Amino acid sequence: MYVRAYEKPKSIYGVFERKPGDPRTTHYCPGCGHGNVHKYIAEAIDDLGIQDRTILISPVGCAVFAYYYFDVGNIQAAHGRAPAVATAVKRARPESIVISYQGDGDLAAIGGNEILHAANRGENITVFFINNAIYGMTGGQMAPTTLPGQVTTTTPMGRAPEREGFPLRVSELLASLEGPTYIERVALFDNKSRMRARKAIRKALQVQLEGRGFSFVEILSPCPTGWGMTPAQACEWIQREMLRYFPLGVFKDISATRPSAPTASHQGKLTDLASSPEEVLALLGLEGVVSAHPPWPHDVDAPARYRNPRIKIAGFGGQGVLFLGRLLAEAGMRQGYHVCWLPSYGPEMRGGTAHCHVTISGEPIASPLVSRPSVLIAMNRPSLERFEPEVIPGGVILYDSSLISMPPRRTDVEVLPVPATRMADRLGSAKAANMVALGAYLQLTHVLPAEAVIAALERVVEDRSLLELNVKSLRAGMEYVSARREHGAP
Ligand SMILES: Cc1ncc(C[n+]2csc(CCOP(=O)(O)OP(=O)(O)O)c2C)c(N)n1
Ligand code: SF4
Repeated sequence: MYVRAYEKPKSIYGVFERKPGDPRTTHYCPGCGHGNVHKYIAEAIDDLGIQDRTILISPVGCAVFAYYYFDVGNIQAAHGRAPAVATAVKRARPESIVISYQGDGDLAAIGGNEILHAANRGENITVFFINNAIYGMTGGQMAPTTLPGQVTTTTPMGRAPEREGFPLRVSELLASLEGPTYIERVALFDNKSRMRARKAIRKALQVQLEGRGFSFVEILSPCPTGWGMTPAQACEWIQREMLRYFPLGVFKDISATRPSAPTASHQGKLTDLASSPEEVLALLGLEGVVSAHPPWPHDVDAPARYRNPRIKIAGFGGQGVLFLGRLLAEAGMRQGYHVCWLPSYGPEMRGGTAHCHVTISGEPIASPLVSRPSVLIAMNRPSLERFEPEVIPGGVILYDSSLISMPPRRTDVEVLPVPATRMADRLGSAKAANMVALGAYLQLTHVLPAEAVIAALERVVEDRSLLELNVKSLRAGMEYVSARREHGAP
C-alpha cells in the first residue's frame, strides 16, 4: 500500500507566481533560514486548522514576498510597522489569527519602537522574529543584532561595541515587560534545534488561538549569502558564535495562568465602536445631527468638474489651515459624504508651510493622502510655490492675494485670487482669513452648502463673538466670488 509520508503544507502554495521561469523554487538563497521558518509556520497553521482565518503581515526585508508562499490572508507592511498593522488587523478582526513576520533590521532597528509597544500592550498577536544578525536583503549591512567583531558591509573592520553598541537581545528585552505571554528563542543549525523551533512556532500560534496574549519566537537563522559562508558553515557559525550572545530558551511563559480572552476587553471595545455608522456618529457627538445612512451624492448644484474634490490646504502655522480642513471635512460628513482629513505636521521651518489633505467623496476613500489635489488653497507664498505643481490639470488654485504677490504660473488650472487676509482684517481679525478663503471656495464650486459649514462651526467654536466673526468672514468670501462673477469673472 502506498502511504504518503511527507506532504507540502496546505498553507503553502504549490507554485510561486513571482518566479514564472521556475515557479517551484523560492526567491530565498540556498541554506537560508526563512524557508524553514515558512515551512514550520505553514505546518502549524495546517495542524491548528486556522488557514482560513490567518492573516500574515510580511515585513520589508528578504521575507517581503512571503505572500507568494503563504496561502492565507496577506498584508505587506511598511518597514518595521508589521506589529502596528497586526494590532489593527487583530483589533478589527479579533477572530483572525494574526502573524507579524519580521527580520532583525525590520523589527529591531527601524521597527524597534513598534515591537516594544505591541508587546507592552500585550496584543493578542504572534510575532516571528528572524534574527540572522544582518540586513540580508540590502546586501549585508550591520543590524542591531550583529555580533561584536562581525564583519558586515557597514562594519568592514568588524562591529565595535564602543562605536556601534552591543547586540540587542530582543527576547530578553521583551520578557522584562509585563505585557507578553510567551517569549522563546530558538535556532536553526541542526535537526534537533529545528524541531525545537517548529514546536515553539506551533506553541506561539496556540497561545494566540486561545486568546492568551502576545506570543513571540525569535529564531536564530542562517544567512549564508550575507555572512559569506556555505550553508553548512552558516549553521556551524550559529552554534559556535551566535549562541554565545543569544542563549536559547523560554524567557517568559505565563500562558498557563493568563486568562483566555478571545475578545479581550480592550480589543472588543474598539471593534464595537467601529461596528456601525450610528456608533461612530455617537462617538463624535453627531447622533441626530447627521444621518448615518444618507442618500448621496448631494452635490447636484456643483458642476461636475468640482465634485468629489481632493483638496490640499496650506499656509503658515497659525493661519488656521488645519482647522479649515477639519471644518470642510466635518461639513462634508454632515452632508453624508465620505470624508477624510489628514494633517501634515512635517518638520517645517518657522515661517514655512503647514498643510492638510481633505477628501470629500461620494465613494469610499481609499487613501487619505492627497498627492495630486484637484483643489489647492494656498494661504502664503511658500505653500503656493511648493504645491502648485501638484495640482491636476483642470484643477483649482485659490490663493490669498493679499499675501501672495506672485500669481500662479500654471495656465492649465482655474485660478482664483482672494484677498482673504485683508478682507478678514477689515472684518475684525486677519485670523479669519481662512474663513474668507473657505467662503470663496464654497461659492466657486458649490460642493457644500454654507449652512453645513456654519453648523460645523457652531459645534466647535464656543465663543459667540468668534463664531460671529467666522460666519461673517465666510459670507464675505462667498460675496466676493459672487461680485467677481457679476463683473464678468468666471
Ligand atoms: C523606510 C525604509 N528604510 C530602509 C529600507 C531599506 N531596507 C530594505 S530591507 C532592509 C533591512 C532588511 O533586513 P532584515 O529586516 O534583517 O531582513 P532580512 O533581509 O535579513 O531577512 C532595509 C534597511 C527600506 N526598504 N525602507
Ligand atoms: S540574503 Fe540571507 S536572509 Fe536573504 S534570502 Fe539570502 S540567505 Fe536568506
